[in-house]
Amino acid sequence: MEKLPRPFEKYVPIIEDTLAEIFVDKDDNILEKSMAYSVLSKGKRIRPVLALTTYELCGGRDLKEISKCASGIELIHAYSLIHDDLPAMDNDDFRRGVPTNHKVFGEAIAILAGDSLQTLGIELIANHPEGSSFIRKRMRSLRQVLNAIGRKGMALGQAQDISKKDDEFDEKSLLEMHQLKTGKLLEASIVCGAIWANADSKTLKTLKTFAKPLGISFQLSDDILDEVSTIEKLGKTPGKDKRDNKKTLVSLWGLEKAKVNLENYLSLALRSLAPFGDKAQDLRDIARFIAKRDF
Ligand code: GRG
Repeated sequence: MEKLPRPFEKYVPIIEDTLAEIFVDKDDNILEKSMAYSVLSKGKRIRPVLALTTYELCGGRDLKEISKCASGIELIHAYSLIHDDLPAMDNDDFRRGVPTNHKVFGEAIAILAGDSLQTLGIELIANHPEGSSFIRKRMRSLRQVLNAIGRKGMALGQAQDISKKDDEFDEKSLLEMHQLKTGKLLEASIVCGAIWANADSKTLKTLKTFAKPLGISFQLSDDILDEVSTIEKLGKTPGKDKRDNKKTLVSLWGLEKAKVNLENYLSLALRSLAPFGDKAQDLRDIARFIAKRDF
């Protein structure tokens, strides 16, 4: 895929500006340097782009203010990548085309950078949008994100991924692990954008129905890329899952069935957007990008 879809062209510059503002003092000390190193490296910014897209879809208009809480989600994602790359976890040398955080700053600082990105992300979501009339929105979005990343979300998914033996994973438990590890934060991004725009409960329900198959499409395309792509395109070492004998959706289904299932989950995600009609074109484009991306 050469050209990024419209929502990326529109929202990524806003997110990049906000991230640059957050790390304006990035040379102050080793912790800031290490945090900024990972956050400002070349990420796709899928989660904040999803949040800003649903925000505008649901009628939100203050993109600049919302870019702060949406960036909070990106910081939490960056934390998870730093910790995932550590020797005690996935032990990776490259991420986003550059050496992993611990390779540059050492393990101890990388752990602290991850910790601090998580708390800073939470702080941004707790504080934006600013103003006493938005307290309820801030609490609701914070609850979504906290539920997505902790012991009932991303951290649990990661724990299952690390501790379960491969023969303990069947299709159901593998999908559940991925839903926890990556699906829930994607879902929280989608839902938070709508909460910030004051969406009603019916709209939130439709968006959650979209988020589930989208999360599986995201993981499937990640697993397929790990099998077929190159380090130049991915910015990280491909083929690792196979080398480590890890059970993935591709090893479970085989490459061809995985591709067919990816199409099916993408169709499911696209169909779930029907209640929005033409207004959801940006979300459809993001879903197609997530499923068809080559990096
Ligand atoms: C450390 C608690 C904890 C959790 C780690 C996110 C995660 C959980 C692990 C990452 C391992 C991994 C490669 C999972 C596959 C899906 C994924 C999150 C890919 C990276 O996300 P992208 O493609 O990355 O959005 P960029 O770099 O574009 O932001």
